[in-house]
Amino acid sequence: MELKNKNILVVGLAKTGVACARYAAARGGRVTVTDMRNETLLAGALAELEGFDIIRELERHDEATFLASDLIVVSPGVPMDLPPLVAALGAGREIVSEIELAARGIDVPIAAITGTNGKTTTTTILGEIFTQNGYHTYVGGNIGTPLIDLVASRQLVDQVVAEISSFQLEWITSFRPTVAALLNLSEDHLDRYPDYESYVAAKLRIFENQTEDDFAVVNRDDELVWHHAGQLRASLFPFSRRHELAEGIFYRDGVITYRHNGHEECFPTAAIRLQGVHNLENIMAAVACALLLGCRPDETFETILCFEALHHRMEFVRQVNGVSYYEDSKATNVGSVEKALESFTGITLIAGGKDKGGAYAPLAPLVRERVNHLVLIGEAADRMEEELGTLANTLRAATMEEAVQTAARITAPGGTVLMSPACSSFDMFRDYEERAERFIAAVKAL
Ligand code: UMA
Ligand code: ADP
Repeated sequence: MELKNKNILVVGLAKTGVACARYAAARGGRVTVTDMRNETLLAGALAELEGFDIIRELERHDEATFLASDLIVVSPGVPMDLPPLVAALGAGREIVSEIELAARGIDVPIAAITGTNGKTTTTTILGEIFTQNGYHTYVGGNIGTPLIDLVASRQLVDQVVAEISSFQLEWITSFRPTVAALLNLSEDHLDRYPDYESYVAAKLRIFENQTEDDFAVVNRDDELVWHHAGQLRASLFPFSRRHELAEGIFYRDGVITYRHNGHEECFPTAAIRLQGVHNLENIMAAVACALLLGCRPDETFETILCFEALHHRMEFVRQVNGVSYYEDSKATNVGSVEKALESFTGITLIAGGKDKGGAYAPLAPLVRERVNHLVLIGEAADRMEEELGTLANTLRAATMEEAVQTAARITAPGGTVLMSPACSSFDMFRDYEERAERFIAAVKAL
């Protein structure tokens, strides 16, 4: 895409904004960056722009600058209804997300993975399968490495695997993955979207520009996903743990079977290290994407066998006085906590954090059945107590350390202490990784 001498505005100056500003400036664009934070808070980002001729508008978003731009690149963390963006859209300015800008410069197949949960795990598995198959592979997107970095570096790759969030899909126009996977849908990010339907609509945009030459890998067992799958233009390639499929990938009696155009491959699952039925779904989705994009079954299966769980997703920490401690800091919504609760009994659940606006009540049946004690932290504690507090012995803690000590005191030997928060971490921690580290340190200190 021609950027030379164009007025380009980059909105938001964190990882995405820095990468986009550098890319656009290196291609001769007249770049302005704008961010609501101040120079001190943005010091790290600003240092990365040194040496580039870039105008800064900090601690404000000037509508006039938006209106004077030829192209506006929006960071995922910036909401769509930001008034100057709305004004710019009304005035016919071109507005894109970073993945849209990046995809215009990528000419190899893109496998894009979205869904409420399992994106990072599936994206990582798929990246490893491609690598094991000998492809030069770029893994990026919401997983933490902006896709634009690939285009900026002019690296030659054979395959791109992109973890895609709903936020990144908000400003796409032509983004068209060769294979797009939708793993599941459940309530999340209701602090950003007016309602669940808007969140789902944003997710479904991953399929928007696909044609019948592309594939949509969809969860046959997720009612909402399957409902929407009926309206897609792409060739459907479902995955299922419950249904045998003539075309698609399914699990039955310890075997994953892949069927495509009358061809069949079988993978026994007994020796797979990655545990949990949800991970079986992630594996099926990754294998489907890989085989549809030309990977060899033997190398694919070898990767699956060796793949270990990623950190902070239902990770065992240690056992103390007969109690097992698990850390699931990446469980930032109700759907992921459900999977964690399904995996244990006799649970003391440490939950809470920054409230994302969804309901906690869907957890009620599992809390009633499997949770003895609920230790609540963070801003969401009041609402969680209202919706779940009568179903288990419920206590409060002011810090993660206090939560762990309380849990240790009240959990009987044989029980499980599970930190699976159902919330994001930003009220008390820098991010979910810091939350995890604080939990692990507190458990180690017991
Ligand atoms: N800002 C404004 N005005 C606003 C709102 C924000 O100026 O109205 C500024 C903030 O002050 C800040 C910047 O915008 O400086 C934040 O940008 P950002 O949140 O987009 O941060 P990045 O570092 O660019 O990270 C983004 C993704 N962040 C979000 O979606 C919130 C990262 O996903 C992603 O890894 C990264 O791009 C690279 O692609 C994170 C995430 O939490 C991990 N994603 C959500 C999730 O997984 O649930 C979707
Ligand atoms: P994402 O990138 O979508 O947040 P992760 O792979 O990082 O997904 O996992 C986030 C949380 O969701 C973890 O708690 C993990 O145990 C849980 N999880 C992973 N895969 C699934 C799935 N397919 N369905 C529901 N929960 C899942």
